[in-house]
Amino acid sequence: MNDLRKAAVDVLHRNDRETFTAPSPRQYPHLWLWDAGFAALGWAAIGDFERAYREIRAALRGQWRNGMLPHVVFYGWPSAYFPGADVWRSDLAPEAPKDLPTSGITQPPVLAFVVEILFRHDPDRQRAEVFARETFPALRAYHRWLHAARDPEGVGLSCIVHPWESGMDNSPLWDQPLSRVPTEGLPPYRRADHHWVPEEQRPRAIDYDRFLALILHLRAHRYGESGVRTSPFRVADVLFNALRHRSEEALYAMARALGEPTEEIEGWLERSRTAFQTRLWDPERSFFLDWDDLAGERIPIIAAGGFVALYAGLATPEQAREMVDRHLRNPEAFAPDGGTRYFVPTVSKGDPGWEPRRYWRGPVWINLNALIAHGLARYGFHGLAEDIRHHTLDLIARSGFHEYYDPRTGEGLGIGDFTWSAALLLGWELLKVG
Ligand code: 9WN
Repeated sequence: MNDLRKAAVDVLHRNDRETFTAPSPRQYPHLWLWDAGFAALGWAAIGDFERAYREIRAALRGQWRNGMLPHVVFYGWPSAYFPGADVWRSDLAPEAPKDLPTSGITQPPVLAFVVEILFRHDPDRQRAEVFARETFPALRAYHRWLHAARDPEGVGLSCIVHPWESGMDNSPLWDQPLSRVPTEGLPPYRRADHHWVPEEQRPRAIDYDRFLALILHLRAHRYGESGVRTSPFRVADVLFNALRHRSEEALYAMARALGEPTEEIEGWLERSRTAFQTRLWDPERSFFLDWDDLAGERIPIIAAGGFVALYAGLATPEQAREMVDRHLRNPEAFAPDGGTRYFVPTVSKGDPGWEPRRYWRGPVWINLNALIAHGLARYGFHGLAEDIRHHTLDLIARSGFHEYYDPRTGEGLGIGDFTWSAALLLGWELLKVG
């Protein structure tokens, strides 16, 4: 094992809280949904499938009776994290677990495809099957919720009702839809995220006000249907729905292997394939764009999450070629030169909202790099996929396992010793499609 891999294993062990792996024990001391999926891949990559399964079980323990998987499960609460369980108050929701506080929103649905990867790679076939049979019903219930609660009209795309559900908290994608969120009468509060990370690398105060206002809106509706229906923020995000689709491909494969019915899942797959073409593909810009459900229009911002459509196989070969030529290989958009050295900045450099050091507004993130690289490989762009892998290794070798990186200099930003950066260095190959 080389030194980088050894260092990655050390990060996983240091962040291990036994029940779950903290994304960062200082900055994020609880369980986060998509982080748990990536952490499980890291544990599996070093052969510890039991530990990987424990991670998934810990995430599923937070499941609500309606199927929702919350984005935070507050193991280890109380802590200094804001907004904590006392703000979310999941106890107000009749569907929430009684004995374990959680948040009231979800996060990108990666868990089903992670479980399917674990199922395929576990050398102990009997253990793999027991685990797949145990988790399949919960994963299917989650996806049923993603359709019923977040796509009640059956368009084929699930809406998010909080930027945090996208995982890309303060992306310029949300600037316009967030501007409609009223913040009058917000109670005074103290952010905790500046303690370890400089303010210039975190979201602005106005964005935090809106994040909190949205939580209070959903909470006032006990996180039920009326809160979603009246939410001032409702977006069908490309990354979120691409990962949902990838997970449903995985659910389909698992259903086949376990002898479960497949018709329902096939219906989901068919509807999202169509919706990606009719609603999200923008022929003028040659890109998949987010859909602002309240304005009834696409959001004209080219963000790295769009490339994740390739990971889910949702682009035609021609669309993939256009996205690559016009955006990914373009130094004025995502490619190195034109001021940057590393793939893949979170937002096109041509976007006026691009900020190379601020959270999801420009820096490079390891999870997006991994998903984009494997998406490119799915479409045969092997050279580009390798370039992204090399850039990722360079970033980690240069700056360690940071939360994100400045694409101009490779400087590590955000919190250090970040779990998914370590886990995905180890588990990179596991994400390969097919
Ligand atoms: C809010 C844990 C999470 C990630 C998100 C990332 C950040 C939380 C925060 O940290 O979000 O959910 O407090 O900033 O944006 O993607 O899952 O690592």
